[in-house]
Amino acid sequence: MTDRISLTLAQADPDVAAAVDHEILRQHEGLEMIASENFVSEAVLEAAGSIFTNKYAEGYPGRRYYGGCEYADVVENLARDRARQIFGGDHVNVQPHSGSQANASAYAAVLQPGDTILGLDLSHGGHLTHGHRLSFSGKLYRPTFYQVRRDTELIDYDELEAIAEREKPKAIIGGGSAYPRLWDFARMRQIADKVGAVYIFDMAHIAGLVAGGVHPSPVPHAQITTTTTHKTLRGPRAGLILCEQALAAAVDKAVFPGQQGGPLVHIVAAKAVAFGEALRPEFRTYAAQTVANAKVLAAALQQAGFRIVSGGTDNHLMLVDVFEKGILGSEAELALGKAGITVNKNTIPYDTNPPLKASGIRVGTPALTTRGMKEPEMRQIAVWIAKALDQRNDDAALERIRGEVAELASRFPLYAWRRAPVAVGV
Ligand code: DSN
Repeated sequence: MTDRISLTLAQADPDVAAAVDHEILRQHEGLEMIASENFVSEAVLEAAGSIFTNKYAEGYPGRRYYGGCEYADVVENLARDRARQIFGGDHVNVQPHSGSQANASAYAAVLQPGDTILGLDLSHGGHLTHGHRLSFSGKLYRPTFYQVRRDTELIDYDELEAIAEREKPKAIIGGGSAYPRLWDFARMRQIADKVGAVYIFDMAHIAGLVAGGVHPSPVPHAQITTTTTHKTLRGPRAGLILCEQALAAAVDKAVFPGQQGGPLVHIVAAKAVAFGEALRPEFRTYAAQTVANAKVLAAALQQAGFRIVSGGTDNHLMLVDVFEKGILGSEAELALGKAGITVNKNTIPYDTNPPLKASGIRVGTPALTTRGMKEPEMRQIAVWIAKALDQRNDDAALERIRGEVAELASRFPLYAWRRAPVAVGV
């Protein structure tokens, strides 16, 4: 028993250790431009890898169904207090294991199965859990959708209002995973109030920008705000819910025992650490630079001849319409991957291609901003993206770009304990 416990990962399981080491190299040597990804601090990693993983703590601080929860209470209370300090709001629940579970709990708190919900269409920038037919949200509830306008590619609030009046949803859901512009929170709340719906905003993508004070906050407008904690917010992979006091008991009950059993206490501890980081002044600098980088990158890509959906960005991400140049999103993702630049193919509004091919790529700046990259690096990356897409069928050219990318990445070191390539035999 003691021996099993004291073995390192490399000793106990070389296969998993090798995969971890390769992933370490991949993250260090490439340019991570998936808009929903980031690099947590050493402190967040340490808390996420802590022995709190051994602990059951069903219930909430001071009201647990297990003994030995005194330190679990400490970290959960720290996470709750810090989240409220960052975002305001009456009540917070830091236990959701993910954004999807946060959304499932938010819906369960205010909806009955079969109720109508109104969310942003996935192919217009929404999220699976906002009513897609293959998600629990589209199976359990009756989904209806609003979209962006064809001409501006901005949310059509007039259409949203007309649909809300016609469909009488019980909840209107804002937020999404590929919308590069600001939201009109006040208008959405007004529409929700008019039709008697609860306004739920999923701020997963922009939470870090809200925390950093560079993006308006949905919290004063929405009765329930949900988020993941690992995107721009730069915490561990998990979820969070903020809500009005009147919904506090229903939300807590919907999370536990409604959707989940024991919270992941190690991840709750890591959330507490990340929220502590988000309260520091450096976080505001990071958030502002993330947006500045996105704006410069979008402009540089436009200058290189690419069409950016909606003409630009107000946040950390942009959608590039590569199909306008005859390139599928899937081809672009592959070519950029070979060049060491990680992005994802993404449908664009009114896409004529299916999601697995898609007409666009989604590009984000949070992870590179965390590494310390600024405007000059964004301009250089735009040049590489244009070159890689132009030479997408030339593996040697893509390999050359990959070398230049690795050289840039090496100038922006990540984790100090990075293992030498020799350790994984590459
Ligand atoms: N999968 C996430 C994203 O990439 O935006 C959303 O959950």
